[in-house]
Amino acid sequence: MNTRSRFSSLLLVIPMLMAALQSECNATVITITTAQSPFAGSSLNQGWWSNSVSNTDSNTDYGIGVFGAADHRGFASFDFSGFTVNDTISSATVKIQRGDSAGLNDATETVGFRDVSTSAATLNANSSASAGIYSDLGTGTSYGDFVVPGDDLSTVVLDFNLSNAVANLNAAKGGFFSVGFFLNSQDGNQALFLNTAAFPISIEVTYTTSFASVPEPSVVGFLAVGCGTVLVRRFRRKLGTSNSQV
Ligand SMILES: [Ca+2]
Ligand SMILES: [Ca+2]
Ligand SMILES: [Ca+2]
Repeated sequence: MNTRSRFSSLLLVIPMLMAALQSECNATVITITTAQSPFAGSSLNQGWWSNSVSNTDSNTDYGIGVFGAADHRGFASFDFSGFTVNDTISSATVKIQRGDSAGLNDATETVGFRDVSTSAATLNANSSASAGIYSDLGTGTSYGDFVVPGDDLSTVVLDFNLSNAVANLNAAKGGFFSVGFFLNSQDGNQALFLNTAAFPISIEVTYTTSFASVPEPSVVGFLAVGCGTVLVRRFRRKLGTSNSQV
């Protein structure tokens, strides 16, 4: 290969390299479930809290609404330790299997999603009743209120695309992201998500990884300078060889 063709090859490689680097900026979707990194005492990072009825830490049922003569609010925590400062989360959808529904539900009910300020470790140690945690799960920043059928097949998985959660999703990178949910249409002995202990809740997260996280710009510059130096040396060597042959 002569010097000109080597240079032509380099000209072809540079756009391909840039295209490869650019692809790192495309959005990626990852699914994280409550089965990942479970806190001690339970197999899934999910459950419910009541302000008057005690729960047990090992119970992973996430029923919400009135049953057992008390209102219940649900929670789920997801391990976000895989995200770094170079990742930017743009959206997230929580996926919840319905399980059973109370017989007194209306034709439609509304499920509200709210921020959680209780730490994930405290939240998942759900071995008692707590007015404070119960309140946290149903108040604060709203991630949306979603109207769902009051009854449906227990196997149906409902998608809840969280709105207004981007700041908190990104703030949770490197730790846990928790979300609270409750029956925001409570007017009687109504409840959703009953008998759900065996169903892990999941979250589908869309994010991009910043350009700088792949090769540092200084490395790219260094490589470019290095390639140029090699080409110049080869060109000079080529000239030297040609001259000596004359
Ligand atoms: Ca627990
Ligand atoms: Ca809250
Ligand atoms: Ca209702």
